[in-house]
Amino acid sequence: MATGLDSQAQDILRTNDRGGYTVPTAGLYPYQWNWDSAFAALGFAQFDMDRAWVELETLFAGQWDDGMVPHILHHVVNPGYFPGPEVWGCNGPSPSSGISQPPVAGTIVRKIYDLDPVVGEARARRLFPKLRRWHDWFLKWRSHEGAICITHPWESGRDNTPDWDGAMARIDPKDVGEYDRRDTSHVDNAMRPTRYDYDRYIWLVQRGRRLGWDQAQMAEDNPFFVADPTMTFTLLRSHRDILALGEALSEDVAGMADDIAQLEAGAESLWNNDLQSYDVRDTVNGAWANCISNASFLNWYAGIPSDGQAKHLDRIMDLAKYPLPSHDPASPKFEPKRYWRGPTWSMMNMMIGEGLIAFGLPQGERLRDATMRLIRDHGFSEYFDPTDGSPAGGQSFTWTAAIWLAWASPNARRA
Ligand code: 9WN
Repeated sequence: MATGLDSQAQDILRTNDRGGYTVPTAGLYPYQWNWDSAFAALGFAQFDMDRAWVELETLFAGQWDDGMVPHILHHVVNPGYFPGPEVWGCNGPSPSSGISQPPVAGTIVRKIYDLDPVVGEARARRLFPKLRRWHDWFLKWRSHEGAICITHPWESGRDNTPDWDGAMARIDPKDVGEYDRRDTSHVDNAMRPTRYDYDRYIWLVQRGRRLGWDQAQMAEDNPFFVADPTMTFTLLRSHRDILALGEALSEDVAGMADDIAQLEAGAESLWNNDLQSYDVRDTVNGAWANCISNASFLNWYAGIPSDGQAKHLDRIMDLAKYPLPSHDPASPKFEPKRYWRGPTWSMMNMMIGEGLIAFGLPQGERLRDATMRLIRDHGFSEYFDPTDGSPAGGQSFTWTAAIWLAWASPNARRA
């Protein structure tokens, strides 16, 4: 029987369950988000295996004909969030956004399958071809020298990170028109992206809609096409995982080893030698962002060791009481409470920590311990101030509850 924090975390998942899918938190985010759902499934797998599979099945029911799996599925229209489906103007199998999100679902399908292969076999087998089509979509439309790019800051899941400041400055949103943001009616302005960012977010949505979300047309003269470590490392890791899953299930895995080699080369193309870190690269002008973010540390998760990156890890872990901050605290752009410009995020910690632990690096357990203390002492909030742990953003948050159950809790069963 679950007690204490485990039981609170289970209650959060149950309360955020809208029947077949889980909202990230009530109010602020009333729809199904892509990577949030994958993490939710991992949490459910600790106490309700069937519900875990259903979460992923609902997500993939929204897959487009071209293989894309949207970043938001709008199951029930809710005026509490902007932009809704009428702004996106998409034609998928159900109302949705027109962009994707970091492909963590493949890794999570494999983990859930490994926790109970008997229950999982038929369900993993049905998801396998869908996962492959989604990954192929990234490889076809988002690859630049093997690294995976985003066409909108929301696609990376790290909306307002300083990593895109250079590319965002290229956009002139003068014709964006009037719109009514709802996020700041749920959460303090100081913890959210600015008006400057939002004008550009909406401008990019309007551009995609104007082009009918046609990937070939969107790629032409795109002012925002940025090679991102989040996308590259998560796709590389997920591709390794679904290759292993496909082999275990005797599915067709032809070509996957070549894809992995291409992604490994792409990952290396994101090594900024001057910074001695993995970094974001603007494909329009070749410029580095010169930013060390938490995504820079996903290399181990993707199976790539790096002594240079480990030096930054030790430095930053010493700077922040509750690591790992989403932006380097030594940078003038660091803001400890503003979303992806400083706060610590539990699911990023899990991915980074798991990667480190797999390579036998002690910083992985340190990160898990920090995540455990953060949630135990400061609750299940969306993100946390790394300087003092204070909770920020939405509360009773699905992925924080899921990460507790699947990784940070002393009782977690880890696959
Ligand atoms: C836009 C749901 C999502 C996460 C993202 C996070 C935030 C949305 C927003 O919330 O983005 O997609 O409105 O700010 O940045 O990672 O998936 O939790």
